[in-house]
Amino acid sequence: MTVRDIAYVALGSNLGDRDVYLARARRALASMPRTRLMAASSIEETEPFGPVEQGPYLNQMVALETELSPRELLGELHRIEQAEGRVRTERWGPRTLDLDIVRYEQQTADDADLIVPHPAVNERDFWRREQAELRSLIARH
Ligand code: A4P
Ligand code: MG
Repeated sequence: MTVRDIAYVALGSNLGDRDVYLARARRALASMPRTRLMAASSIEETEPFGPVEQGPYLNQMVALETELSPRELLGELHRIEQAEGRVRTERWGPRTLDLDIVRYEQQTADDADLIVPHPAVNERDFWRREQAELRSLIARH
């Protein structure tokens, strides 16, 4: 059975032309199979967190109406990260493009390589702001 659900995906970039990486990521997300881009939050510049010293990020979140399962979506996100030239040297470190599944409205996952909702779903202030913004954008439809 196919489930039509709403997935929230976080975008982050802190290397190179960050705005361009986000724009290309939005376009790639919108053209995934069985998926429609419902809404995009504003883009916010944020101070880097975590153990690695690195430059500020541009962060954004999108809401996607999708029939892709969490696992299928993760595969698409990895494909998009690679196609958009992500250079990953170390965990938590700087990257041209990072895509994370923040949560699904109706589905969860708890595997070694996929946890949904993302463990930091309520911890990052900018993720909370972006989720609130998306909720009100979606409610207006
Ligand atoms: N994985 C498990 N659950 C998920 C999920 N819900 N969504 C696995 C996406 N991936 C998930 O992630 C490593 C593996 O996590 C994936 O292969 C997948 O199987 P990754 O994106 O390849 O590596 P990473 O990003 O270095 O690690 P992680 O744990 O995702 O770190 P974060 O949380 O992405 O943190 N500062 C600011 N201001 N803004 C940021 O966006 N991001 C990071 C990275 C550090 N500092 C930052 C920001
Ligand atoms: Mg990540």
